[in-house]
Amino acid sequence: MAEKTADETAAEEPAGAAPRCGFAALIGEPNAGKSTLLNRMVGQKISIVTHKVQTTRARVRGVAIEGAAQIVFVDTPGLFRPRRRLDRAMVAAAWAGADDADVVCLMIEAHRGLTEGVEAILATLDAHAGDRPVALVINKIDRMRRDALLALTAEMNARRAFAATFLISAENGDGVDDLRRWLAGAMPEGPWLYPEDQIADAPMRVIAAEITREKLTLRLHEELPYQLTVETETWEEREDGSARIEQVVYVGREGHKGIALGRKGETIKAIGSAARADIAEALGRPVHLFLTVKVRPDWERERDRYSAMGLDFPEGN
Ligand SMILES: Nc1nc2c(ncn2[C@@H]2O[C@H](COP(=O)(O)OP(=O)(O)OP(=O)(O)O)[C@@H](O)[C@H]2O)c(=O)[nH]1
Ligand SMILES: [Mg+2]
Repeated sequence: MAEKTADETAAEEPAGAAPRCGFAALIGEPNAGKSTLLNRMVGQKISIVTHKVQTTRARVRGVAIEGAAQIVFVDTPGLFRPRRRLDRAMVAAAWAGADDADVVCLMIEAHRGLTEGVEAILATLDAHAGDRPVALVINKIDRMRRDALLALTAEMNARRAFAATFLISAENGDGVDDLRRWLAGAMPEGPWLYPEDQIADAPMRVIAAEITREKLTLRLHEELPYQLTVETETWEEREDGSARIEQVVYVGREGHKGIALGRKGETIKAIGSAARADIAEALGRPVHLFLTVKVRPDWERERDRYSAMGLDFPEGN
């Protein structure tokens, strides 16, 4: 067969290269900015973000395309020392994300540097990453001076050999294109796993429950956000094109129910209207959202609550 000219090749295959596809796991301490980066990489909000730690509870996949490569980003829960059963399920899910990935991105916060938490992750990382490449992603560089960033890069690379180091701001996008290009080159050759226009693979009822949990986390204080979970119970498509969605917020105690409802139900009303607006935006059509708060003292010990979140149920106490 005659060799093709560059022009002919370009006409057939825009990127002029064989397709690549693989998984890039984003791991790191809680609050490192993993979900913010996932959303930026896919260009839409598919993973919830708050200023509080332990926002993400299960793996969230988002798909980005760079040239001939489809990069399946895997946002994971933050890695920390687990205490509760839910913590253990979250940390197990995070490491499982790294285990399944072609490339692991360890995200750290520029201004916090090599913390005890990062040390703990490094101590376990090799066992999970094996011989697959691990990139160091130093995030939140908008909060740091350049010279301090170079010192941190050197310190981290002295601690462990990283395949590459990136200095980024997931929030404002600095450095993110370089990271995406590098990841594209690191993906194995192979056919794309998702259709070209698909950016997320979680069912809409799960995304809708997550949006409501984000609003609860932003509104409620201290331990309460960690002691609740949200599930979509019913989802009805209406003839006028809108969706009628009923969700349940499970809390552990009667007192928590009172706080979540607020005086005259004002708190839950505000949460519901913020969640409704975001769900409607994600769906691209009107939404009627109904929230019910239920006391369920043992929800953290119920297998069904974990599967609804996309988590494996950890055995033991
Ligand atoms: N200044 C600054 N803030 C950022 C940046 N990236 C993320 N943040 C903020 O950091 C906080 C945590 O971001 P998330 O994306 O939720 O962090 P995460 O790593 O997913 O956290 P967990 O889900 O709890 O593990 C949020 O308030 C973000 O707005 C950044 O580049 N610069
Ligand atoms: Mg997150």
